[in-house]
Amino acid sequence: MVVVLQPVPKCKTSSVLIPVVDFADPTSKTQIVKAYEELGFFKVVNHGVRPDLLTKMEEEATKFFALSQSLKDKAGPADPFGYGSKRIGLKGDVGCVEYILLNANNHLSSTKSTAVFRQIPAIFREAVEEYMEEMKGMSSKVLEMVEEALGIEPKEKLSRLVKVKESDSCFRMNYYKEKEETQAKEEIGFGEHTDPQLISVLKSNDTEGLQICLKDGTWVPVPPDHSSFFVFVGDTLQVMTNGRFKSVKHRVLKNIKRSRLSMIYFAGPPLAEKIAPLACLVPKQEDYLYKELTWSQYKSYGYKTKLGDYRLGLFEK
Ligand code: GA4
Repeated sequence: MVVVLQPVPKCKTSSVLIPVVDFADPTSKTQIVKAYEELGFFKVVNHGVRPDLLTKMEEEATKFFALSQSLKDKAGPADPFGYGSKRIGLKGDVGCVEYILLNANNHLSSTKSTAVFRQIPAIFREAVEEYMEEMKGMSSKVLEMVEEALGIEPKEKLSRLVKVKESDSCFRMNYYKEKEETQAKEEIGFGEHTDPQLISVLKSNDTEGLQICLKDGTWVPVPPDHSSFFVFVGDTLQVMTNGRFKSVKHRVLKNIKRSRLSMIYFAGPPLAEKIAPLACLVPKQEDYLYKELTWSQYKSYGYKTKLGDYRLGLFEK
C-alpha cells in the first residue's frame, strides 16, 4: 500500500513548527500520520466540540480548585484516582500541581464511585460525563483516520480499542496555580514523561507551560491555544505501529503569571487486550521491535515506575 503524504500546515513557534490538523479538511488523515511520524503530536482545529461544554468544564473546574483545601481534600487522596495535590503516582513523584484524576471506564462504573464524584456538584458531574464521551469520540475518530491512512485491516482495528465499553481510559484535570513571588523562577508543574495509553487529548486555557521534547532532546514550548485540542501519541500506539509513531515526551513548567488549567483524556485499551505491533505494519517476522503484553501488565508495571522512567523497555525484544 502506498501512502501519499500531503504537506502539513504548521504554525510557527519560537523554535518549532506545530502541525495543525483541520478536521474539516479531507486530507487530515494523511496530515495526522505525518505529524505522528515527525513529532508524535498535533493540534486540532475545527474539532466540533460544543464551545458551551468547554466553557462549563472550565468554569466548574476553576470553582472546584478555588475551594478551601479541607473541602478539596474530601475528594482525595488520589489512589491514583481522586483529588490529588503535589503527589503524582505512587512512587514519590511531586509537582506544583493539583488535580482530579478519574477512571473513564464506564464498564466498572468506578468513576461514579470515586470520592470526587460524590463531592462535586451535579452540574460539574454531568459536564464531566458528557466531556468524557466527547473525548472518547474524538480519540476514536483520530484512530479511525490513522487506520484509513495506514491501511490497517478491520480485524486489527485500533479505534475499536477505545470505543468498546471495556476500554480503560482515564481523565485528568490539572490546575497549576499562579506563581507566588517567593517561588523559584522555574518550577516543575508536571515532570517529563510519556503517556502509557494509545493517545491523549489535551485542552488547556490560554496559559503557557506545556513543553515537548524533540527527537534531538531539545525542549520546546507549545503555545497555548484556548480553542484547540492537542493530541499526543502514547506508548501503546508506539508499540502497535512498531515504532513508526513515537510517544512524545512532554512536561509542564510553572514559570507563569497566570494559573493554568488543563484537561486530558487518556484513551486506553481494555485491560485484557493484548498489545503488540499490528501484523499489517510489520513486513517480516524479524522486524518486530516489541513483544506482546496485555495492557493490564503494562499499566501495572507503570505504577511501579517513576514518572520520568523509560517504560517502553518492558516491551522491547
Ligand atoms: C502519566 C499519564 C497520565 O497522567 C496517568 C499518569 C499516572 C498517574 O498520575 O497516576 C502515572 C503516569 C501517568 C505514568 C507512570 C505512573 C502512573 C503516574 C506515575 C508515576 C494518569 C497515566 O495513566 O500514566
